[in-house]
Amino acid sequence: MDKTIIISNRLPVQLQIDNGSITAIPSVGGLATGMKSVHSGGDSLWIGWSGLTDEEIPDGLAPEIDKALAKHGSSKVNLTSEEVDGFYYGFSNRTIWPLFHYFLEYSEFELQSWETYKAVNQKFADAILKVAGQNDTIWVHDYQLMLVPQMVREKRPNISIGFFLHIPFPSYEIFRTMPWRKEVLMGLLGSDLIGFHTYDYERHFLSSVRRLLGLEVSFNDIYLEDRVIKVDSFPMGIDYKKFSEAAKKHDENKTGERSELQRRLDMHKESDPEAKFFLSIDRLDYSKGIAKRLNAFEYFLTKYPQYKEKVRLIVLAVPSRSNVPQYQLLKKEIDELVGRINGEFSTVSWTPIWYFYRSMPFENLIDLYTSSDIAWLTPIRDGMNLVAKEYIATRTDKTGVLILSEMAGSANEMNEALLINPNNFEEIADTLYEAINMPVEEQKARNAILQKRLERYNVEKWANDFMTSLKNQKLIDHSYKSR
Ligand code: ADQ
Repeated sequence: MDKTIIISNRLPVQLQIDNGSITAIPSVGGLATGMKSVHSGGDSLWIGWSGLTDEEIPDGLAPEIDKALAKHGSSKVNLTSEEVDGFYYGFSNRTIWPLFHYFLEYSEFELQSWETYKAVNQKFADAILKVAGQNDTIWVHDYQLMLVPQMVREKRPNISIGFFLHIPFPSYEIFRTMPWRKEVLMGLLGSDLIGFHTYDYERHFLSSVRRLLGLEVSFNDIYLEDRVIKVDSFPMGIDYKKFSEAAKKHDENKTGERSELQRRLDMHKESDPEAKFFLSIDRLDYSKGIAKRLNAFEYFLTKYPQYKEKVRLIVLAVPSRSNVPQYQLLKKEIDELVGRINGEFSTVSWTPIWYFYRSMPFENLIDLYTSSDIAWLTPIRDGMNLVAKEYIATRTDKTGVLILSEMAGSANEMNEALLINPNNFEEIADTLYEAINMPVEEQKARNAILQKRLERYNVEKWANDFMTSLKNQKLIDHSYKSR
């Protein structure tokens, strides 16, 4: 039977090792959910790294791990800690991530980590080649695996390969600074279909292909030897039902069991019904603009002092890539900023910023989304930003204001949000003022449109659209070859 093979850096399951016994727990992330319709039944396989390096896997347990993963249609690629350092913390997160998010000054061009990136991409490609038949369909995900399509294509010239990039593709002027720019483009061009979140990323990619490789590009088709490769945008959605239903349940449960976090939030609301909660949720990453947001909050409190003791900013930062020095520095900067701003403005009864540095269970995420009057999500660059979509999906009574950065991919589909430039403090302060004072009817009118759109273009539709387009592309490519 023909299979679909999905491949990403991490598998959609988490391994737990307890006294020598292994359990694989499915992850709840957006990608894992979205792929459900693609990755189900016996005719699909997901290949990725398990999260444990070879050194971390106890002696003799590898076969048990393989068995546990197989139950979830998954198969692991083995990586040593040296490979993870060079490939993941190195080239992926110290070269590609900053460069593609326009942080050119953070981008390190090190030959050694590039070599490891190539070798590890080859390992992933070999894992595919071991199981892939000529008629299978391969879907490669994200910036860690950009060379895989070409590596597979070399050995299986007629197989169907799709690639989706979850982060921005930068403008040609940025991309061209990378020493291995041509190799990366050629790696991606092993695909039949290359997908991005937005039309702009698609355009940037096509322009790099044209200018760096001199290939013929017509609309969104690239001609390479006897192949035609399609480039298109597929804005990723969320599992709308999951978020809206969790929020409904949460609302209906007003008198029942409440989490400790929800009780605290309720207590503050009750003591001052006029008070407003601003919510900021991101992985702790410089691309998310958390430090800028804190500075902008300080500016807001200075410009509109009437809101002192009336507004509270909840900052939830999820620990991320803490082995990379830039992330350690950022953590320190944020800790200090929160301390300084709280020190400067707090009163006996009011702390302006509540800061959590941790991951939170889904229930608490829903507590925060449903209790916050304003979601303030202003990344400096973001491929999409799903948090913005999740916030809107949880607003069962349609109240709430979303302030979103123009630089997030999601801004393209969320015009009814208040869109701002994350570097413009004046505009941010005035937009916060506008959000606080937005009439409820206007909030509802904006959110009704947003919800409808998010419900229709959910993550399942995203995955299905990509797969359909990949199938069609294969047919077009066949007919092009047989001209
Ligand atoms: P991320 O940079 O991780 O993803 P985002 O799209 O916002 O950014 O997704 C974060 C996910 O983590 C959300 O689903 C959210 O619910 C969850 N989350 C956030 N805070 C949490 C917390 N404290 N505890 C638990 N879960 C939390 C990358 C790109 C994005 C792109 C996605 C998908 O950088 O631009 O939108 O991939 O393509």
